[in-house]
Amino acid sequence: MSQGANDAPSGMPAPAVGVAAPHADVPPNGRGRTRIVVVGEFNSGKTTLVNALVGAPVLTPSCIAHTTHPTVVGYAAKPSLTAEVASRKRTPVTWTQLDDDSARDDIRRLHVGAPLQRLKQLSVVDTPGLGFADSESDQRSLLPCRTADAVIWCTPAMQAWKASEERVWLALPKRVRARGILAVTFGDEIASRADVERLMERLRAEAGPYFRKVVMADECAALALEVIQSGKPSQTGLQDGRAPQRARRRKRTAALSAMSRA
Ligand SMILES: Nc1nc2c(ncn2[C@@H]2O[C@H](COP(=O)(O)OP(=O)(O)OP(=O)(O)O)[C@@H](O)[C@H]2O)c(=O)[nH]1
Ligand SMILES: [Mg+2]
Repeated sequence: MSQGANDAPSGMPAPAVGVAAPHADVPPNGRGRTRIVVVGEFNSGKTTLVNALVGAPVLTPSCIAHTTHPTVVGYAAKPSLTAEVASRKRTPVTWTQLDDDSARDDIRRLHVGAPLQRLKQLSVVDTPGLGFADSESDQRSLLPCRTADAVIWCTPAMQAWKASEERVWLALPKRVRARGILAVTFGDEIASRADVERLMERLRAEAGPYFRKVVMADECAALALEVIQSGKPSQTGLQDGRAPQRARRRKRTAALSAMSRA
């Protein structure tokens, strides 16, 4: 059930692109960065989309090894993997250790750190698939949505926007749904451009009213880049840790508008 391709040093493969040197102006945690949470039913392509948003294969997608915990991907000067327990204490772990069911019991979420430039402005949260276990575990998976600046719901093109998905999405608080983007994954499985357009038309009619935007998943990475560009430290001065709350809120609003406009 490993998510990382190897365990040296943290269980994740060496990032392919955007590797940055450690930077003095990076805040010590994810706060102050735009946070995108990726949710949806199991095997809907969430982990694959998280890698696309991050711009590197920091997690390993699989139709067999499911994502077991909410996993926060954020900036770190060196690749790292830590497990956070209920007391918020974090302990270094390896993906191999996480293969053992008993080792996972107390874990509230995982933190994957990667030295990627774009993670200085962005953190992305992968979540366990919905509709796989019980509704209590679904609720745990959806918890990170409450602190997200944007929530991306993945729906696979082959069976897009089922009644079960609509039920769960509409049960979320309105303020969470107001930050929602519906992303259609597995677009490559659709035979023709005309079929894609027909699907998007149906989704905009059926699900459009419940989301800020309905897009193909491959457009999401471009949206994330816009979010990053809208919050550059040099433009906003927000990464120095002294920015007032109001400015921080303005930055997030601008980032969200950028996502909706694109
Ligand atoms: N052809 C195709 N395969 C995809 C796409 N997205 C994901 N996959 C594959 O589908 C399988 C599941 O993808 P994941 O990204 O792990 O899906 P997930 O939603 O994170 O799965 P869970 O963590 O189990 O809920 C993997 O084998 C992926 O390689 C896509 O857009 N097209
Ligand atoms: Mg996954």
